[in-house]
Amino acid sequence: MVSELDFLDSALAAISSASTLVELDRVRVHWLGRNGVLPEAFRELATLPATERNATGQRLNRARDAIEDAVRKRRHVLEAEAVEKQLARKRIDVTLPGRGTLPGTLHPLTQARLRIEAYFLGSGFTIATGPEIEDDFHNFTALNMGPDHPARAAHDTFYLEETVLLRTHTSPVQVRALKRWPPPLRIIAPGRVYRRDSDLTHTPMFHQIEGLVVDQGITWAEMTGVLTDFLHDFFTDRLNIRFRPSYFPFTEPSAEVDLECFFCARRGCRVCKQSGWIEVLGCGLVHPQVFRQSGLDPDEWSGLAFGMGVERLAMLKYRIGDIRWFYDNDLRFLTPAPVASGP
Ligand code: 2U9
Repeated sequence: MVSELDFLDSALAAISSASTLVELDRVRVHWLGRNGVLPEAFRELATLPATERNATGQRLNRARDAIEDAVRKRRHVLEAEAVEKQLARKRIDVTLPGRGTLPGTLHPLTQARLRIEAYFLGSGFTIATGPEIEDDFHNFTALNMGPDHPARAAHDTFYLEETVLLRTHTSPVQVRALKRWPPPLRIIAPGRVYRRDSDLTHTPMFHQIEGLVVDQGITWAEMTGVLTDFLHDFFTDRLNIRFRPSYFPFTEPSAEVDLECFFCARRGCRVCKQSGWIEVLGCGLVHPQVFRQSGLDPDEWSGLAFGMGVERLAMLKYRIGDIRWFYDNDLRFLTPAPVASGP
């Protein structure tokens, strides 16, 4: 084994002659690293006669402490030197103008959601929320989609377990509300929903806002009134609206709501697929079976329900050409000016 004095002297000499932090680190690794001189000497201890092992071990401990201490002190000196050198090299001209700050805005999806929420809050609705991981009952069965209902397939569901899934719509929030709070009820449920779908107008996660009004004597007229007023508020009241018969398992009768195409004034264009109309909402009167599944008597209660995709409404209002831009984190999306205002 190297004698302790040679050992320490040459280590300390190497440390004090290291002139850069990189060099110092190389010296440290040579002496203290896993395969360095010191750990090697510690391993050799086992080969010494028992009578020498104790004293040699103690000397080695002292040597290691001294080397570690020297490395620490040398590092402080070299770091201070490096800072000094950098300060001498880099002079800051404090008279130069600053870089300025970029003004930001809320994300267009947030703007659209807040605008929609504000309308419904102003009309006496309250906001309800619920879990994004749902069970089969609340997402499908309670909404009149029994185990073999073909509409389940249309939802392209992400299953986590056999009966556990990522909700495909926010409707389970209303189901839970129906079970929890006795009617009359007037709620909207905004939130993320998930479907196995991805192209120019679909992403696997998107945002919905659904609404539910339950009371006695709710009529189709009340529903068209609420939704017409909402669309006139969100877009502009200069636009015509039409209710087109449709089908959803949870409402009967059901309709989809179209807005007069404000890109082409109904002359026909790419956005409205030459039809002159743009689909913006779905709605209907709550199906009796949905009331029964939540323990309510459909002869006593009636309800209206509606659903909309926030991305879709924001794309139309702010004229955004590709749904994926919402999630690209491009800062141009968050600067106030370029986003066009609504029609
Ligand atoms: C309960 C009872 C009824 C929710 C409804 C729609 C119509 C609808 C789509 C619009 C575009 C989803 O984002 S989208 O793909 N939704 O058309 N949703 S009625 O009906 C309910 C919900 C819960 C208890």
